[in-house]
Amino acid sequence: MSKKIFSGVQPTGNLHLGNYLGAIKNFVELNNDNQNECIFCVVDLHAITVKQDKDQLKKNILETTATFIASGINPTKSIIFNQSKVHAHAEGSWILSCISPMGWLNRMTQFKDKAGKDKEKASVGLYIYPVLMASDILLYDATHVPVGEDQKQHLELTRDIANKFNKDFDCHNFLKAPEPLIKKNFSRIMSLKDGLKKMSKSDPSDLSRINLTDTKDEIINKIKKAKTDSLPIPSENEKLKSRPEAENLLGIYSSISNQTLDKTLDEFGGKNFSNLKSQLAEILSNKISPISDEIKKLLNDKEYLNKVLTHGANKADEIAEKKIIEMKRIIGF
Ligand code: AQP
Repeated sequence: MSKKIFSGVQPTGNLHLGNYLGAIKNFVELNNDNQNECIFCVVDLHAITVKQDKDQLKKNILETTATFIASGINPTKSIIFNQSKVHAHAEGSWILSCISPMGWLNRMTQFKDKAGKDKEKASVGLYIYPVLMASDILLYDATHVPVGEDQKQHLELTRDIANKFNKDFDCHNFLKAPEPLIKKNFSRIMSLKDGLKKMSKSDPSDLSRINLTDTKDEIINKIKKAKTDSLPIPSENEKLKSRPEAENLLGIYSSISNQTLDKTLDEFGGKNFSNLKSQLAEILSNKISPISDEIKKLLNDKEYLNKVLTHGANKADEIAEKKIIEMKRIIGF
């Protein structure tokens, strides 16, 4: 069955292995299936929900675009663009925020995590981030949204918002409630320094993540220094429950080599971590460093990257414009 795919990544720098295994690797597989229509967005409007340096933001938009292409997304087949170039995203977000109850947004755990203790100082934008995400997805009638596990709650909210809009304005199925596409295994990659914390761009420790721009030596060094425990690797899945760092490294190995955790446990069970670490470092550096080299090459051709974004924005705008005009008509403008 053909799918309409929409997903986005924030241009907030330090794109990492979690973004790759949780989202971008999946984008590439969907792009390669000729039946799908894919739209991949550099979500710069989402990025400004926390303070950004304007020069760095410009660089990060191009770096995220380069990462999409270097990972294998073909810009002549899939639409790649940055969100701020298509005004319907912000307009749709406003309309949807007017029908979204605050109670629904109050339940969003990502806002609680990102706002931290000082909620009063967090921006209103950060609070309504999930409504902008709903607008992104619903403007394109996306049927499927590939994301990491951490975005599952936001997608459920998108479905609720779509259904509420249709009900409030008596327009059955005008906004299409999308299905999440979340990889069953290892859709949440954890920090290399703390197996209970998500691998994240904003972690102050660079050793906590593998960046998609890391060199072979940096990758090897980070895996060598990754936190483990003192016990040997178990052979059974259940014994990993109280060992988050072991589970994370085994999960990363399974995900990058496209095999089940059981197969990885068969391979490494009973051995010590040095064995797993050296093989993991090898496979990661073989898979990630060609992407890293390609990102650096593409970043030397900014004209090409800007052309991809402009072309993508024109195509995205054609689709989104029709939907926003219809949406405005439905609400009585
Ligand atoms: N650790 C992760 N494991 C699996 N998937 C992940 N994603 C992010 N981190 C992990 C997925 O990557 C996609 C793009 O994420 P994003 O850039 O839009 O935002 P994010 O989730 O806020 O990324 P970070 O790294 O966590 O940023 P900071 O540090 O700023 O909070 C999404 O599909 C996401 O699920």
